[in-house]
Amino acid sequence: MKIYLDGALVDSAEAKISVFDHGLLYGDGVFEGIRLYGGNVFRLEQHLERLEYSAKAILLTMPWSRKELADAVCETCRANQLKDAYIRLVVTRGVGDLGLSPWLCKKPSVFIIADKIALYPAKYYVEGLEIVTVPTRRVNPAALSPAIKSLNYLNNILAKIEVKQFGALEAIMLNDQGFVAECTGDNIFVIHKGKIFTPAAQQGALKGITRDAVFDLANELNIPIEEHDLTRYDVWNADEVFLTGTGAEVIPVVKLDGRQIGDGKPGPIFSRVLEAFRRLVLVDGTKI
Ligand code: PXG
Repeated sequence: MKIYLDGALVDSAEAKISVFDHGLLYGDGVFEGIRLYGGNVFRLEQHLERLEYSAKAILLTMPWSRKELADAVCETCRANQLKDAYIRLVVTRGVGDLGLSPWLCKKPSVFIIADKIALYPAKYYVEGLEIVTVPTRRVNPAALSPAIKSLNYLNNILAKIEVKQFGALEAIMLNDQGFVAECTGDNIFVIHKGKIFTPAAQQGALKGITRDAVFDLANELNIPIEEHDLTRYDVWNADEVFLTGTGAEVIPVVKLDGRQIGDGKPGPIFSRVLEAFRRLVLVDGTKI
């Protein structure tokens, strides 16, 4: 496997990062998870824009243009002869000393891994997921904006550990006020009486690229969609629920905290959105 590392493609065995890199020492860096579908990098421009916004939010100046990063992503996919893949684009603060000070790191490090995708098993797209609510709350936006896709994922990892302890595959994370924020690696959508609702970014959700695509698709399909504050009660009493993410795509949820959602089967609005999404991913993006 070839990895793109600081401007060159190297063998995976040679793709090494210094122990003094602040991405490792402090989680000081940003990243994107991107999908390649049939030789098409899905919404690459939007991913690179979000990466730029994340970098700006942490005052990390990237020495590469959007075009250079886009070319590097495509080159990494071509070098590995991939047509369908999961792409991880990571930018760290770079090598510094043992102090926190980011300004002592002279140059950010960049690397790109393009590999096979580990998806939820196919049966969950047909039968739906049973999810739970975990005790770990989403980090308060006043402490660290959840809109920044940073290398600090401990908040989500702690939640993910709880998900496993409950024997589930995914879970809702509430914000510190008890409103639904999102899941550990997915955004959440609730359907009630024909309308789709999802929490706003201010409630602690990442502005997901798949989430954005669902807004576009719902508008195309003439299904009303809006951001709305949601509680667990709203999710328990929804007609349909689904999650979105680069890894999960659009996946139905049929149970939350032991309460059956709707009739306990993936619903018609979910099915229309999923079908439209599967068409979209093949055309909306950048050919490698
Ligand atoms: N919320 C969080 C906290 C995420 O990490 C999403 C929502 C969905 O955003 P996108 O832009 O992907 O629609 C994410 C994305 C993984 C993995 O390896 C996680 C994500 C994406 C891809 C892979 O678990 N999270």
